[in-house]
Formats: sequence, C-alpha cells, structure tokens
Amino acid sequence: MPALQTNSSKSPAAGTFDVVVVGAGFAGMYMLHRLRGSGLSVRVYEQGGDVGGTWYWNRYPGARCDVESMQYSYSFSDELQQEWDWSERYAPQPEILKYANHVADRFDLRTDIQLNTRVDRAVFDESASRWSVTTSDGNTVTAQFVILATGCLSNARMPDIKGLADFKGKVYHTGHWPHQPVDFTGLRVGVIGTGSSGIQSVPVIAEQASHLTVFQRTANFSIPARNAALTPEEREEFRSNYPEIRRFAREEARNGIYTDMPDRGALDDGDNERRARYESRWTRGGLTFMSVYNDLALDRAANDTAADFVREKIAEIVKDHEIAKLLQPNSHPIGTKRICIDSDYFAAFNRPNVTLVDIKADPIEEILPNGVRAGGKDYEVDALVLATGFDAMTGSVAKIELCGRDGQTLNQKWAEGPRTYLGLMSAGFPNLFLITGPGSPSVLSNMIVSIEQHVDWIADCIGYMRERDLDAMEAGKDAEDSWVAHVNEVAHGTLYPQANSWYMGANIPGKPQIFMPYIGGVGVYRQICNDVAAKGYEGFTMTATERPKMAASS
Ligand code: NA7
Repeated sequence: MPALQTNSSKSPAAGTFDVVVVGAGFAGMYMLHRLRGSGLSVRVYEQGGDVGGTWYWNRYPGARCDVESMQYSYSFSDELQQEWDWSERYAPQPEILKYANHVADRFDLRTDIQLNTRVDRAVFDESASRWSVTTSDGNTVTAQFVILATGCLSNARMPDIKGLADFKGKVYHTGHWPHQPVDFTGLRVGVIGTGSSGIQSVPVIAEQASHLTVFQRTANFSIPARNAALTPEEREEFRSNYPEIRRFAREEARNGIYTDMPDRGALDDGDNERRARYESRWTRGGLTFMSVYNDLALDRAANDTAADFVREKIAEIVKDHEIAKLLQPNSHPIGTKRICIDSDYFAAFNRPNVTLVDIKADPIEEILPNGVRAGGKDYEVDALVLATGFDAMTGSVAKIELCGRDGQTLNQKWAEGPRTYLGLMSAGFPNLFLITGPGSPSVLSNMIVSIEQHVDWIADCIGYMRERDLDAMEAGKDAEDSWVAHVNEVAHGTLYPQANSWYMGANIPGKPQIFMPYIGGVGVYRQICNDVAAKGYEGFTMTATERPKMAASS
C-alpha cells in the first residue's frame, strides 16, 4: 500500500494535477519544490520506500559519491548550503540519503510525494493536451505535464548468467542492496564486475570476508579518492566562496565541477613536467585527474600519457607482477569509461584473502550452487555480489509505457536509440519532459548541477506557457534531428566512442549502441538551452487548445 499521502491542496479536483513528476530523487524533489513555488499542483510518484533515488537503492559497502560533497549538493537554497555539514570530502551513501531526507523535510516536500508507487503507463490525450497516468496501485490521474525524473543509473541490471537462479547462497546486486546491514564475516564472497560499484566495494568486503574472489571482465582506470574528514575550516572556505564556485560549475566547467581549467595539451609539456603534473593530481585524488590537460579526451597520444601513468601506479601498488598486469586497463583510452575513484582498491589485491579472476580470458561458464565456474575452474563462494551496473540513461524510462501522439510509444520511437531535442523532450510526446535525459550532459557531469539546470529550465518553460495560456509544447522533428546529429558529431570528435561503455549502451546485450550523453560541456549546453528559451523556445512548438467561447451575458 502506498506510504501516504494527501492530494495537494492546490489540486483542483482529486486525481487532477498540473504536473506529475516520476521519481523522488534529487531531480524529482527539486522539481516539486520549484513547481510548488509557482503555485502548481504536483504529484510525485516514487517507486522506492523513501526519497533519495539512486542513493536510496545503492547501499552497497563502500558506496559514496565520486564528486566532492561540497559540490555534489543543491545550490538553489543558500541557507541549505550554508547550514548542512558534510562530514567527509566524499560523503558516504548513508549521509547523502540523510541529506535527501533533510531536504524533503526542510522544504515540506513529502505531502506531495506518494512513495512505494511505480508509474506504469502514461497516455497523452491530444484533444485535451493532458496525460493520463496509471500507477502500480491501480489508480489513474491526469496531468497537463509529465516530468520524468527517473534517474540515469537507477535500473539495476541482473546479468544473464547460466545457473544464477540455482545459486544456494545469497545474491546481492550493488544497485539494489538490502536495507539491513549485510555481514560477510567468515564468508567466501564473489564479486562480479569491476566498475565503480565493484571498485568501491571490494576493499570493504575484503576486510570482512574470509576470502574474496573478484571476477573481472574489463580492467578499469581508477584514481585514489583521498577521502578524509572535512575540517570546519575547509567547509567554511567552500561556503564563503560558494557564489563563485557554483557560478563556475554551471557556466564554465565542462563537467559541472569547480576545478583548475587546463591551459595546455599533454604533449605541450616535456616528460618530467608532465609526470610532475600527473603526480600532483594523483596525490590530490579525485575525478579532476582527467582535467590536468585539455586534450586527454580528444587525442589518443595525449591520452596514452595519462593512461601509462595510471598503469605504472597500479604496478607500483600491486606486489604480484601478474596480478598487476591483469589490473592494468588496456582495452580503452583512460576516461572513456567512467573513471573510478577508489580507496585502496588496487592495494586490496595484496591481501592474502583476495583472488582476481580474469573472466575476459576465461569467461564465466555458469554459476554453480556453491560457486562460479570460469575457464574450467570452480571458485567456491558462499555469497555473490553482482556489481554489474545499470541499463543506464534509458532503462528506467523504458520501463514505463509512454504513449504519445497517434498511439506511438516512446519505446517504439527509441527502438534504434534515444532521440531527443536537448535531452529535454522527444518529438511526438507533447508536454513530456525528461530531466537529464539522453542528449544532455547528464552522466558526464556533476549530476546535481545538471539536474538544477534542467529543473529551472522546465519550470521557467511551464511558467512561460501558463502566462500565455498555451496548453501543449512539443519538440520539433527537425530541431530534434539536428540536435541528435550534433550530439553524435561532438561525441565522435572525441575518444569516448572507442570504449564499450554504458555511455554507449554497450553493457546491455541488444541495446542500440549510440553515445547517449552530450559531451559539449555543461557551460556550453546551458548557454544553448538559455538561447533556445530566449528565442521563444526555438525548435519547440507551443499551442493553445481551442476553448468553447463563453456566451456573452445580456
Ligand atoms: P558499471 O560501471 O557498468 O560496471 C559494471 C561492471 O560489471 C563492469 O566491470 C562490467 O564489465 C561488469 N559486468 C557487467 N555484466 C557482466 C557480466 N554479465 N559478466 C561479467 N561482468 C559483467 O556499473 P557500476 O555500478 O560499477 O557503476 C555505474 C556508475 O555508477 C558509475 O559509472 C558511477 O557513475 C556510479 P564490462 O566493463 O562491461 O566488461
């Protein structure tokens, strides 16, 4: 049964809303806050048992943000950013979830959020310019607008491995972790997957488990997080500089993170100077390793210098030469799969209780009731951790049956890959917005910066329509085609498409391989969106429904 809640008092009739928002993560919560501030009636549906989105589900050991928390936090309320105390440089998942709950309470959001409720279907009624939205509790409501705040990494993907259903021990997916603490003490544990979730959880599980076997298909680049407690002085320094930090992150940064901007390419420096720069970023830790030079995502020779540096570091950390070689990524340029941020990941392989299995060379044949068979060898395990990732960017949207004009579903339209104008709307689906949808910087950025930008743009756009009595808005097909072409062109001017990444949909068998996020940078993208709005929402059409004329009173 749904956890609560009341209809908004602003709702003109039960089950009739101005806006339905799908998802109560960081995007959905801020969207609700903005729309309520404009006097609209809003209902948010959230599948989870509480707010927080991806941070509600991803509770695996070692889960923490890979963007520094003083930056991975809302900027829309100065009181909030001045008063909330982050305890560490990279907040652990429980603290981020606590922050999400704090925001929900502080801005009194819960009254308009219905938890434990999935949106299953939404159908656009062209005559009324309204969506009819059906939820998992069997109810149907209507709304002029539907906004998908469904998250880019929220649809955990179970791998299709023979025998998995017959495994006798417990199976956990990192993206769908139990709410009760999991204790691996004394157990033999297998971790499948070495993306960010595997890399964060391996060192923590290794501390508990009697033995840990890590099954690696693709070795990944990872930079030390250098996580540490934040001192009051460090917090204060951020707070007093927030106006500039937030401005820079929104307008100038490529990835929505305040950092030094590179002024040269990797080959502009000699070997010693370049090494010193990499060394200094390695010591500083974190994602900004990739912004030491301005051509690491563009030029293979430049990229190789950074990749070689990290490979050398792995060889320095890992004592066994053969294991170090297996851990050194060679299949893709550094950064073209999301770079990972770790705390002692590579050092974990020096422990006597950790084994690395190269399943690229010796693929997993099947899961046995008590272990994993790979390359003809059996590895006994009592518990399995699947750190196998997500059907990213489109997975959660695809789970909803969205019927637009002429009965076409979004899944039909996107059968060959997602198509949007600005990542905000898809032609044929009027009044349906996506927050951080494919075709926007989204996962290539500090998500909260991109979320706030989209929420503000959408809220302003709805305000514009209401002021002018406009009922329907839709992306134009030509504008969408040009944008899709532009997104592809920019992506193919970089090294990113060289990796089999989830950015490309390559981790999901059968998913069309298209580079989904917009790589032009958040500052450039924001300017494009602002220009579109300033030109009266160029590329979109906005229409008013014919209303019956009132008879003139005599
Ligand atoms: P990722 O980054 O998609 O990593 C998933 C890992 O699981 C990756 O190493 C995959 O290898 C591996 N994988 C996936 N399916 C299988 C199967 N069937 N067999 C063996 N190995 C498999 O997901 P994460 O959860 O770690 O991180 C997602 C994002 O969350 C991350 O980028 C951060 O932004 C936060 P592959 O590389 O496909 O060969």
